[in-house]
Amino acid sequence: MQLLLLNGPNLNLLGQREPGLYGHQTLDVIEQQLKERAAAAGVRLDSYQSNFEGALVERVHQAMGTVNGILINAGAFTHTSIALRDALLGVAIPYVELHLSNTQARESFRHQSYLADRAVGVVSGFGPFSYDLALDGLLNYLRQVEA
Ligand code: CA2
Repeated sequence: MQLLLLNGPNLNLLGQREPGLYGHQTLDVIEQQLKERAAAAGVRLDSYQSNFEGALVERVHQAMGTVNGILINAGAFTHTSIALRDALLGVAIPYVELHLSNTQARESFRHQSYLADRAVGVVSGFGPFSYDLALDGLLNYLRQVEA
């Protein structure tokens, strides 16, 4: 099984700025630990981060035909990007939306998601642990639909 972890704008700054809001762990560490966790479950996980909407759309397109499931923290694009929504629905790959912070407990413009209603599920508010929970949820879903 092949999974893809996507991270959107500014998440490359994790661990370097705003640790009170987003924690101390860098994106490199989060990605590495999630790859190890996936490998322990017998699954290959690739990761990609971009600050550019079109680059994320292209990476979703590339996933078609090879990737079984996507974990996505689209950052601020969650609340703005119809293009990313269309790409995810276009390739028809099941995805889990995830966030470090609890977006429902923040500004009202973060309550809207263009991805959530078509996601397998949404994980939000657990800091870097949201990535682990999202992986477990996606694997559980994929194993059920495969069985
Ligand atoms: O909580 C999340 O994971 C978010 O996706 C993070 C986005 C925000 O726009 C979403 O509403 C919720 C922002 C990512 C910014 O990441 C930074 C990391 C360190 C320092 C500054 C920004």
